Amino acid sequence: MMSSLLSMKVSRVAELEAFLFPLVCNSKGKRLVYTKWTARSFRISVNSKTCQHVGRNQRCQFLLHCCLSSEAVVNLSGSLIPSSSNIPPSILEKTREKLHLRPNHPLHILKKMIEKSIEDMHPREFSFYDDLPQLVSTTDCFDDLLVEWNHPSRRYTDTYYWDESHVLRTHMTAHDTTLLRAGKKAFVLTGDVYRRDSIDKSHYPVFHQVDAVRIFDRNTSQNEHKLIADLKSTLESLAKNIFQREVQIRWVDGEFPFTYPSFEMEVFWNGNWLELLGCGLLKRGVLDAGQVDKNSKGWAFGLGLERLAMVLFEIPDIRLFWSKDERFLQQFRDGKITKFKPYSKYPSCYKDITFWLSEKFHENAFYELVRTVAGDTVEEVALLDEFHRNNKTSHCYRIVYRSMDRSLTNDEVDEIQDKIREEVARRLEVILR
Ligand code: FA5
Ligand code: MG
Repeated sequence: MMSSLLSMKVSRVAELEAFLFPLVCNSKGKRLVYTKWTARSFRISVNSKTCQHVGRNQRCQFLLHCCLSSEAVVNLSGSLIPSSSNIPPSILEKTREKLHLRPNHPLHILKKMIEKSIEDMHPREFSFYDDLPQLVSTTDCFDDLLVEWNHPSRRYTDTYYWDESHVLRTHMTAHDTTLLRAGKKAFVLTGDVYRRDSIDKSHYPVFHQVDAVRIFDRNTSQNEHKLIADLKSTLESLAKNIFQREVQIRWVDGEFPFTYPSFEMEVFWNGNWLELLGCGLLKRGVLDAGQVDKNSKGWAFGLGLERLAMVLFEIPDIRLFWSKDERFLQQFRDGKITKFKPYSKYPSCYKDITFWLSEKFHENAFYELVRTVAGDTVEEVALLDEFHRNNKTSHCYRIVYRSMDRSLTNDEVDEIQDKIREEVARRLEVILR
């Protein structure tokens, strides 16, 4: 059981629902239970999905208790507190989408193929999970996986913190020790993961991963070479099944806090080596956190679905996965890998923004602000120029706008750009030039 605190603005019941539902429920909609928290709080309905009696106060503080079973108890109080979370609404909205569960979506097609391939190789051995809660504790995401206290992935600028001890999972590996403690010995996990990051055609703050773990009994575990061979042959067969023809694969040494030795698998594709996944033998410290028998050992891997899907379906821009355009969605069918047929591209335009940096400025925070204001109309943000004067630093960024779904008007883009300028100055305290 874990609990967390978050303050956020709630102006409508629907918003409250939209916000909480994906974080604490599974997609089958196991019910939420809302209860009264303090004398000043509001009773929200129990049982059904519609809430009642939300009070006048528009800022509410939530106390969330959630556990792996996706059952949740939500308490709501009316007190006004400053938000300690760095998760913007645009990212919270994404937690509802669960693209990997949508029939006929490329990410779903690929997920199914990977699951089937693993099931065929090792019949009835693996359990499959694709709907675990996105909100995890920092213990699950970092500590239990031996991620050092000063590792970049723990930074506020790189990760979406709900509060100081809970984050939107940055990788699916975050669930491993919980499942191991529950006695699971072999499992495959698919889900959406969250990282504060730059903006371009292959980077998006939300993407999807498939992770797997296989634990071996004490007899097999005696021989590490055997475990590594099993890991590599499982992944090589997986790659062969997915690419549906002989592919050139190479192994390079990798480095992860939670595995040793660690490897990365690359595939030769269209003239380039492409990093598909990271893997390795789980370190003893991780197995201990998972309460795995002292004599047992096991392997784990984590694979990025978008990268693989972009290659297989020839999808040129990572934003397309989020498109609601029928011209995109209608192209794909479960069970089949088909090449994406580009429909006419809408024209792009760009606007530059220049400012003096402040103490509050961080590049990822800037990218995220742009994304929050402009949504998916922004294709790329690039640093054009940097210069220094009198101990001050100035940055100039080019923001490229292009919608996947329609033509943007000049006025519309100007309005977005003005809003970005305003928000960047206000929130990051930069001086616009
Ligand atoms: C991890 O996330 C590890 N948890 C993987 C792992 C699991 C290693 C178990 C060992 C054992 P990494 O950050 O490299 O590692 O991400 C894994 C894969 O996700 C990458 O190989 C890549 O395919 C994909 N990926 C990573 N960052 C992005 C991104 N910004 N956009 C799209 N795909 C990404
Ligand atoms: Mg990597």
